[in-house]
Amino acid sequence: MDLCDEATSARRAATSEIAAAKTLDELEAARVKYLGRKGLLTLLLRNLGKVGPEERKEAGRLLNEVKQEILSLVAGREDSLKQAAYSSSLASESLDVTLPGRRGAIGRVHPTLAVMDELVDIFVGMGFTPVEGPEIETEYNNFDALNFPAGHPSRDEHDSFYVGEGYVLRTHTSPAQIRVMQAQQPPVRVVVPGRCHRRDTPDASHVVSFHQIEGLFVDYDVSMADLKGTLAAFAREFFGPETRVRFRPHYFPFTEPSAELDISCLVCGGKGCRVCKNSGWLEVLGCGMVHPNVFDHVGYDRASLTGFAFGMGVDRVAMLRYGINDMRLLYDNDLRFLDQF
Ligand code: 2U9
Repeated sequence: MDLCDEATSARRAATSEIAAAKTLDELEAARVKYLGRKGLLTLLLRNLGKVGPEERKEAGRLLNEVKQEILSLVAGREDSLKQAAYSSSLASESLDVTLPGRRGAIGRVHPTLAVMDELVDIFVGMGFTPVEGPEIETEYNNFDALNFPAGHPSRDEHDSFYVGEGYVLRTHTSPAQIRVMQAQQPPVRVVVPGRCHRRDTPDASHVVSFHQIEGLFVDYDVSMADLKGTLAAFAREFFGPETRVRFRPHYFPFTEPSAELDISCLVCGGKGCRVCKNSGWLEVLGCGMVHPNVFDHVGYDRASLTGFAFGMGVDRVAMLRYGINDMRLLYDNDLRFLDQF
């Protein structure tokens, strides 16, 4: 077969192979097969030297014509393959804007922090200023300044997390109130929300890291009546206007006299039930008149100043509010539980 015939059959074969290429790779393979360094057409062109001038002229013209034709066929096929890939990706990526969007998981405020915010709002409404303090506290601010005697059990390694000499993870937010009194003169009226840590064995009513809110009101004529009035108003505001309260004598190193505040049971209204262990009352918080020894530690004049303080476990209040029977649920991060709030 002479060069011209070979060129013609190469043209026919290349034309059909290029047209049959379904992918860019197949097309590239066809291009290389005919136009590559060892391509059929390249070899034919190289053979031009071996034929006579007559045939070389015609064969040369035809071979270059076929080569150009194959080049443009390849370019054309490449465009249509790319166009097809583009439109199929468009089709596959087509966004049906009528389809409902995928609703992102909207989080919500954790029940403990929702209650914390509500408690802060109530006391801010009564003129208390919210302040925060560090979770790593000095042993002095957390215990000594609050009139805890040296051997007090809660100072024991078993009860508190010591972090280095003289530092402890605060066991209550009270040290923040000590810092406030060290930093300013009376009157002082603050509430301190925050996280506290006690080395406890976790159970239904104890977790190692929990949330508290404490309050302190110091001025020149603060009385137990102010304390009782303030906390009774708080209880009605938070638990409902029909809530009854009672103050039960108690003991804290940092207050004298001290009391615990109970509210009428939210479940039975005071008649007695499983939740209030048939007492009709639920314990909510502790409180008392600031112990004068505390004033000594912060350089306040115990002779002229008086103050009241209170403290409550916010997780416990959230459990009362939502009827939760195990405090650990608040820290298990189980969305099946948390999604209820
Ligand atoms: C200063 C002086 C006195 C804060 C108080 C309580 C009573 C109290 C407990 C509630 C639940 C701790 O988390 S709990 O177990 N706290 O009962 N706290 S009076 O007294 C203070 C605070 C600061 C300077």
